[in-house]
Amino acid sequence: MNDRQAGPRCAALVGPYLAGKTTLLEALLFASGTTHRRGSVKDGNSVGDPSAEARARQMSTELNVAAAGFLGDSWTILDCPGSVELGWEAQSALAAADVAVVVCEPETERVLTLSPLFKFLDDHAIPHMLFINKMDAANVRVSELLAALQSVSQRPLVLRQVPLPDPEGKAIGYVDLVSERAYKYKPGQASDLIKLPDDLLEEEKVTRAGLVEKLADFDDKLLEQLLEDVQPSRDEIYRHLTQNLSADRIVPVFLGSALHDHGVRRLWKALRHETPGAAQTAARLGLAPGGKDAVAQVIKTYHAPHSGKLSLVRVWSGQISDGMSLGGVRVAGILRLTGAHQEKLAAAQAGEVVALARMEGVATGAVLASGPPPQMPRPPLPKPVYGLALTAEKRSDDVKLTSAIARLIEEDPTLQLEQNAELQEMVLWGQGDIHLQIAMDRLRHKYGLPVTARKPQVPYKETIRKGTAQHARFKRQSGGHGQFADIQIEVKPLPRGTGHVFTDAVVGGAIPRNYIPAVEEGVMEYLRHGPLGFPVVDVSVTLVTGQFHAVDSSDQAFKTCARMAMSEAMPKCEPVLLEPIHYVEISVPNAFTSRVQRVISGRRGQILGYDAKPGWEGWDMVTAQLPRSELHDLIVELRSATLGVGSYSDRFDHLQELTGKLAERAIAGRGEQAAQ
Ligand SMILES: Nc1nc2c(ncn2[C@@H]2O[C@H](COP(=O)(O)OP(=O)(O)OP(=O)(O)O)[C@@H](O)[C@H]2O)c(=O)[nH]1
Ligand SMILES: [Mg+2]
Repeated sequence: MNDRQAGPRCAALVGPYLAGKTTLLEALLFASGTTHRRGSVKDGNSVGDPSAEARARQMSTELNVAAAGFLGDSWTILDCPGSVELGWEAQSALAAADVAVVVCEPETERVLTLSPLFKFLDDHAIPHMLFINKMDAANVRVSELLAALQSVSQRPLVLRQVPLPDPEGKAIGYVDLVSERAYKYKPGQASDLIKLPDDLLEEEKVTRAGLVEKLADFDDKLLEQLLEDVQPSRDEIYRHLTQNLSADRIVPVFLGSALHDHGVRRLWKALRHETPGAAQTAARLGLAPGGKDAVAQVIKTYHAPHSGKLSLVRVWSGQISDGMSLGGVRVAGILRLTGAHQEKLAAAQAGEVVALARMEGVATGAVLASGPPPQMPRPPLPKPVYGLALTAEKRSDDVKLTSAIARLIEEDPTLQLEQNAELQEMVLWGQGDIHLQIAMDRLRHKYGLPVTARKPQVPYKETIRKGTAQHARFKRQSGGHGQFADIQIEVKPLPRGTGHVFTDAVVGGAIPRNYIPAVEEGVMEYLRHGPLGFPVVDVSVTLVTGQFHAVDSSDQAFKTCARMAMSEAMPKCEPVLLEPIHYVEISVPNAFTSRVQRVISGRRGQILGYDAKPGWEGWDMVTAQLPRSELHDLIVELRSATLGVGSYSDRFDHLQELTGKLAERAIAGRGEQAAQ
C-alpha cells in the first residue's frame, strides 16, 4: 500500500522493562517535530509517564498515548509498560496497533526476556520490527546479538543496518543495507550522509545479500532471479520488505539510541513506508471490508481527575462524532491524547486513536458500534498471582475504599478484589508486588485513601483423627421456667473431602422432632471454629438420643446443649490442622527448569513432573503440588530465578494434615488475628 492512502496509523512500542520505550517515544515525537523540547525519563519531564507513580519509579506504570505527525502522516504511538506485571496492558495495545516496535537492549544474555513477547506477536500475526536500543552504551558484536535474538523468534530477523564503528568500536553511524548509504549520527538532528567507508564494503555486501536471500524464501520469482544472478532493484526490495512485514513473515531489525536520537529518523521512515494501514489491520482482525458503520474497540480505560472516565478507542471504520450514540451510550466528548495533554475534537476518523468521555458501563475490550457490533478478538485476562490484604488506614474510609478499588479495576482489569467473609479480609489480587504497590500508590495519591497491606491469611481448616461419644446436659433454673436439654452424640472422622455430615438417629421420640434442627444448628455453629480455631471439615456428628422437659425445653436450650457437647467432645478427638495444597503449573524456558525445581522443593512442594510446554518451543511446564501458604510470594522468586519470564497458574487441590512447628505457628497466628 502507498503510505499516503494508509490514513491515520498506530504503532505500539513494546519490549522488556526499561529497554527505553518511553525514551524512544520522546525521541520519535521530537524527531517528527511534534514536540519542540526534548524531555527525559530521568529528569521526570518526558511526555510519557506523567503520573506521580510513574515519575517516582522512573518506569511506565500504564499505557502512554501520543498523537504524532510525521511528514504529513498522522500517527498514534502507544508506549506500553515493559514490566511483566503490566503485560496485559501491552497486549491490549498490541491488539489495536498496525505495527509493533519491539525495543530491546543489546544484551545477549537477556534475550529470553523477549521470548513471550515474540510468541504473542507471532501467535496473533502482528507485524513487528525490532529496534535495538542503547547502542551508544553497547559493547557487542551485532552478528552475535542477532543470532541470540533469532533463537527466541520464530520469524526470521532481517538486519536492515550495519553499524559504522569509530576506532574504539563504538557505533557512530550506520550503513543502510537497502539504499547502501552510510550515515553518521548527529544528536538531536538528522544523520549526515557520508561516503560508505571502504573497509565496510565487504561486510555491507555480505549482509545485504543475506537480507535479499531471506526475502527470496518467501518469493519464488525473486529466488529464480537470484539463481540467475540478477539483483533486485532497491524498490523491489522495499516492496518485498513491506509485504512481508504486513504478513508478519519477517522482522526487520534497526539499530540506534533513543537517548541520543540515533537511528530514530530511520525508524520513522520504516514506519512510514512499511506499516500497513488501519483497513488492512481491521481485515487481519476479521472485520468485513468497506463497512460504513462506526466501529471502535476500547484499548484502555482511564479515570482522569478532571475529565472523569475516558475510554481510549481505536476507530476501525466509519466516523465517530461528538454526541452520537455508540452501542447505546452517548459519546460525551472526544479527546486526542498526548501524554497528559488533551485536545478536544468534534469527530474521529477510521484509524485514529481517541479517548471518548463518560462512556458509562463500557469496559476495556468492548467493541462499540453505531450498528450491530462485530466480534473482535481481545487478549484473555491473566489469572492473579499475588495478593495483599488491605485495610484503610482510617476505618471511616472503608466504603470509599471499595468504590475507589472498583475504579482501579475498571482502569486495570488484571486487578481483582476478593471479599473473604470467612477470614474477614479484603484481598486485592494482581500480577505481582510492583503491580499492587502501584495500585496502593494510586489509592493514596489519586483518591486520598492510604491503606495498609499485609500477607493474606491462609484458609486453614481442621479435622479430627478419632471419634468419641459425648453426653451433655444443659439445665438452668432461674426464677420462672427454666431451660433443659440433654443429648448424646457420636463424633467420628470422615474421609478427606467429605465435608460434614449431621445424622439424626433418635428413636422413640426421646427428643421431639421439632428440636432436632436446633441441635444441628448448634453443632454447625460450633464447627465454624473448632478446638484449634479453624473451620472443621470431614466430621460426622450423630445425635444418638437424649431427654427433654415438657415445659423447660426449647430450641435455644437444645442449641446450647449441642454446642456444649461439641466443645467437650472435639478436643478429645485428636484435632489436627489441615492446610490447603494447590496444584501448580509453572512455565519456564527449559534453561531454568532445574532451578525452578529447586524453588519448588524449597517451598515444601512436591514435583509431579515436567514436560515440554505444548506450542512453546524451548519451554517446559513443571507440575507440582505446593502448600497454599508457600504460594504467597512464589511469583516473586520465580521471576527472579527466570529473568522475569517464568509464570504459573494454580488451583486448589486438596487438604493435607499439618503438624509440628509450622502447625503451631499457624495456630498462634490465627489466635493473633482473632484477638485484633
Ligand atoms: N544509554 C542509553 N540509555 C537509555 C537509552 N534509552 C533509554 N535509556 C535509559 O534507560 C532507562 C529506561 O528508559 P525508559 O525509556 O524509561 O524505558 P522503558 O522501556 O520505557 O521502561 P518501562 O516502560 O518501565 O519498561 C532510562 O534511565 C533511560 O535514560 C539509550 O538509547 N541509551
Ligand atoms: Mg516506559
